[in-house]
Amino acid sequence: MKLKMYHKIAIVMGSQSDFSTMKDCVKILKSLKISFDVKIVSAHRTPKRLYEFAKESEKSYSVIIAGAGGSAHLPGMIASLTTVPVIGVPIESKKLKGLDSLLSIVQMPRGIPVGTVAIGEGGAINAALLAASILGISNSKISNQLKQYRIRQTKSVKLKP
Ligand code: RP5
Repeated sequence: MKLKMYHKIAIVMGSQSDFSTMKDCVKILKSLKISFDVKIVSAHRTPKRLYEFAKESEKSYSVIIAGAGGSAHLPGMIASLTTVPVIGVPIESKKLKGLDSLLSIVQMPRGIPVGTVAIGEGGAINAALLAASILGISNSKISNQLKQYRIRQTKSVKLKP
């Protein structure tokens, strides 16, 4: 049996307003030279777009990163429609500082998992790094890029403040 491997990541988000957080995810993937697509897909405002994206996702993507805020049902809804791994990024909401987003994404009932990272920019960055680790299992170039990233990060930490 021939194994199909795609080394592309989808970054989706529920609203244009999420891009100020998700742009950090874009930056990391660019720096690691990983191909990706970025789309706005809203679970409640564009449900048809969500359905079509998720149903077609297995043809193009190895990992989906989904950022959403508030009731944040986007990552879970996508995960219910595909077996591509989904990483959810809880966007920091204005009213509850992202705790609503975090709990919505992390508390998926059993059967449909969504990997959940931290609220906000740190989560967006870690989602990209985690997606890169997943792709790195079968792609040595990506795994090497990730190792170089870690080396650069370590070097950037000064010994004294
Ligand atoms: C969610 O509602 C989005 O993911 C966003 O975080 C939040 C607010 O959206 P806007 O009102 O800014 O479009 O669907």
